[in-house]
Amino acid sequence: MAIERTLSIIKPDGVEKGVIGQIISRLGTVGLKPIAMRLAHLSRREAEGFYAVHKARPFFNDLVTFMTSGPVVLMVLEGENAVAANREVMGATDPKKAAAGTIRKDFATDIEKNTVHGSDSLENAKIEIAYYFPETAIHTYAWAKKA
Ligand code: IDP
Ligand code: MG
Repeated sequence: MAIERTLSIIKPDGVEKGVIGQIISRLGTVGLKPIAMRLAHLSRREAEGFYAVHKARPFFNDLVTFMTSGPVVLMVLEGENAVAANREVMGATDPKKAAAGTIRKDFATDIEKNTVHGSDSLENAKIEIAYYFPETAIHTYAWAKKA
């Protein structure tokens, strides 16, 4: 087991539904602690850059429109196996396929408006964290500090 960092986003539908607190609470139950956090209203350019890997997908434009439709909560989460732990508590991309008790099963509207983002690998987590947070804005806990 290793202490990792991952990027989490509470998407505009989650903020609009008023479930920021419930989502952060669920992340806490699996040992994921925010070590950086801010509310942001993404520009189209920021959202396009973040989702550049999906540029060729048919849903890309709608996804960017959705992600810029209102404020989001950007967070760096830290904890044991943070990348996989976050993906597990998030649930499948399509809430219809998400397991019981996951964030997407309980809060998502549909496959697009699915409430949360989570990095899908440690490598992408590093890239995504750096996209939104300078290292000086990240506040690691003493217990996780490396020698
Ligand atoms: P993930 O968020 O579970 O990692 P990805 O495949 O990386 O899923 O897709 C990124 C985001 O694009 C999804 O979270 C969702 O908001 C949106 N998305 C993915 N697939 C579809 C689709 O088939 N239709 C509409 N939007 C989609
Ligand atoms: Mg993804």
